[in-house]
Amino acid sequence: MTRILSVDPVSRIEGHLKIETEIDSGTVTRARVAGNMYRGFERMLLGRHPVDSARIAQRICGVCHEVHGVSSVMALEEIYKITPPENGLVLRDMILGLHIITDHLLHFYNLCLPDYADFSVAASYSGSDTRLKDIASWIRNSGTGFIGGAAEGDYIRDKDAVYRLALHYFEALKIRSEAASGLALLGGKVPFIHALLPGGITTEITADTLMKYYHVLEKTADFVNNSFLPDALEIARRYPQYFKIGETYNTFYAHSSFKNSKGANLFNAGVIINGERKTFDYSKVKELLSASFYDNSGRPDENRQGAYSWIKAPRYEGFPLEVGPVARFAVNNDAGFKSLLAKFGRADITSSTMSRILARAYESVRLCNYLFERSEDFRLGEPTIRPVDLQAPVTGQGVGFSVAARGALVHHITAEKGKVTDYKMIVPSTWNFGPAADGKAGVVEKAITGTPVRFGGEGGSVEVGRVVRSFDPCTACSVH
Ligand code: NFE
Repeated sequence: MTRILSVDPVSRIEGHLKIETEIDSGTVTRARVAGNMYRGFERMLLGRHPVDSARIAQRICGVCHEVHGVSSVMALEEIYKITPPENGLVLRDMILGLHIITDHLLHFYNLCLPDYADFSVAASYSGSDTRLKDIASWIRNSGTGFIGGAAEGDYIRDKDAVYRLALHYFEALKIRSEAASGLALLGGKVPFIHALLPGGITTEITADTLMKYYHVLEKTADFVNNSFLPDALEIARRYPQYFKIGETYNTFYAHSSFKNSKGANLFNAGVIINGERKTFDYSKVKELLSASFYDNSGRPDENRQGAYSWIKAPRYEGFPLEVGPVARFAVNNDAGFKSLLAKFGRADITSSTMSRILARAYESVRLCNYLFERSEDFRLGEPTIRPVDLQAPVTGQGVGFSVAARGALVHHITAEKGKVTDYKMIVPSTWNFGPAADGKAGVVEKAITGTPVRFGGEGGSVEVGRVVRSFDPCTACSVH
């Protein structure tokens, strides 16, 4: 008999997401993923001066603000026909890279880990570690909610492992907060940095600023190398079955990003379809609307026949593509990530719940290494910005192909005489969480289908939750 299980909203994510599944003989046979909110930033920006967009677009999201600012200024720089001085590019990388690491930390420890560890075990801690005593009393006093009450399921329950993960859960919050202060030094403030303009970064950078950033980066790297990666590897060792659960079409897409002073990218751009690596061609990207609450001109239409999501359905030559760290490594056929997967008997970089979790941890290691090197490129006393006339009545088009924690990001601005006439964003979570179109399920819909369902109740399946959260959902971004 077919059982319908609907989870609305999905917890521990950004935004409002609904997952509907049909379950037959303990396996998901069909899934629908619906974004249940509308943001309207593309419309909000119409008629404004294009430079405003770098400030306003950061407000799309509560977790990945900086990335929208960067993509937006990259588009503006095409319109203004300028490139920032090297120092501006270095600072931009230092902001973007550290931000992405903190975003991955938030995801792993605070959003995803409660899917695996039963933190209620830590409530019975009776040893002498004051940090664990605090955590125990906090969990006891917090009632059933938040991280304190895993239901039935195959959770990690051995005490030593839970204690260690619980400590890291809270340490990750501290690291994230310290890293945010490092980002604020460079960006003026966080969230929503305002030193970011077309042409570079306005912040005055001193030796003291660089030292403080370096200090924060060292602490972050220490945590990433000694806690994040080992913890992610431990989850992978304990749950190897998740290398076979949550597989998408294995079609991937990534932008180039983090170019060093010698012109080499940490990640190159590309697309993989049917196992074949191709050059990314923006003209092949289309957002389909047949299952989304928009009319054919892209205006909101909550009555559209057949629609079930506020997220659009991006397609590349008709294919849904997975984006994110696994896509970046797959497109680059990354040797380091391949050898990490090889420890688990995986011969190649393929899509799965666990490869997504490992990819974030490993990408954080790589980003830390990159940032140590990249920050050495900063030249004290040299300009960080090539200023432009921020009120100029500019006309033109610009596309910012940038990168976010969750994948490839595009901001496409059209301006006429100093006013935005069209603003289009194609956002990572839109690729992953978009609905079906032309008979093809969306990326996450495909990933959920086939998931074995053993644990959980009306609140949702434990296994489906793991698959969905492995994508680090952001509905705020996906509907923008
Ligand atoms: Ni709101 Fe975002 C990231 C962007 S996801 S989190 O990373 O862009 O689409």
